Amino acid sequence: MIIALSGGVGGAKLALGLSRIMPPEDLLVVVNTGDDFEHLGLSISPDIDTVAYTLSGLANREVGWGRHDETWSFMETMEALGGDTWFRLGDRDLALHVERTRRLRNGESLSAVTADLCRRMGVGPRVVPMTDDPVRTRLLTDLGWLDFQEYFVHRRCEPVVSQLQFQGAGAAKPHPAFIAALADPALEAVVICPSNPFISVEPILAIPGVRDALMACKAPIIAVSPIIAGRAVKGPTAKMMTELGMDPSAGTVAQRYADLLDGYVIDHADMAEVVSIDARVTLAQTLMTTMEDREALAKIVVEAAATLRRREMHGLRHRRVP
Ligand code: FO1
Repeated sequence: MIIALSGGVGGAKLALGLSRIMPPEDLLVVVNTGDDFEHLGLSISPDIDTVAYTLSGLANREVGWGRHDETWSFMETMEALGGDTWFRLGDRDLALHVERTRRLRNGESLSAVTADLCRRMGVGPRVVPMTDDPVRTRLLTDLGWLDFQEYFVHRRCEPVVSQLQFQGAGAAKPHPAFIAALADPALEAVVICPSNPFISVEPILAIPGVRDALMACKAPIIAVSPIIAGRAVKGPTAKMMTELGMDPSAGTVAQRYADLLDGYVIDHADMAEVVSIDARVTLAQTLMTTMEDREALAKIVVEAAATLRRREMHGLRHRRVP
């Protein structure tokens, strides 16, 4: 069984690769919810939807979010009525937000609604939010504190970031299926997908109990770098790293995860970084353009974890000693 920690478009791509090389019941995708927000009276969970659409084959492959079979009458009419249209909601996508909002208001948990909607969309693997409690990523920028989607979509990641905050994380409880899977003897690996470490992975790590459960986990923890040759594949990762005073490199991301990592997968272009990374490094093609790329990278990650398990059995554990 594999746990994949995912946020954003990059994370969903590797989750899809993993879903294609193992039975659905062997994959648990734990998704960041720090990007969630209330908009037009709707409860929107973008990273959950990106994973659900990607795993169900419904995703718009060009942009990575929303659906490929989309129409935009709702947005066109909102425009005509003078409503907010900066956050693009397609007509089919809108139905998901309306139905999730209705069920949440009826008192269902985010994870219960997610599980049922994923089943109805034909998603095989389990998809759970990192927590059922509210967590909201906010960013201190040169324009002051911004909510996540205001920064990411409305202002197109242009403001200069100096600090991040995961509002509510301290009072949040990790999803029980996540914590149980980390202690499951059948667990073979925890994969930190190539997501933005600050806005997609650290909100998950900020939930009390998660870091301890990861440190105590018997299975290897292996991350895939979201940076290739100093640049993010998509999104503001490199820009944020520079603004936060860090070198935008694969090595810096490994340092962010620090004592959690047993293995780290970086692109061939970053071979020179190997010496600065204190985990067992695997070189691979980490840019996922085709489905074959997604599956090939997933295979490399799973094999690297198997090697780490074998070495651990012979007392050669590279990093973490629980
Ligand atoms: N991202 C954009 O850049 N522009 C959008 O208009 C937009 C709309 C949108 C609607 C639903 C959804 O689930 C995601 C959407 N995203 C949009 C992506 C989203 O803002 C980001 O993918 C995550 O929040 C960060 O990974």
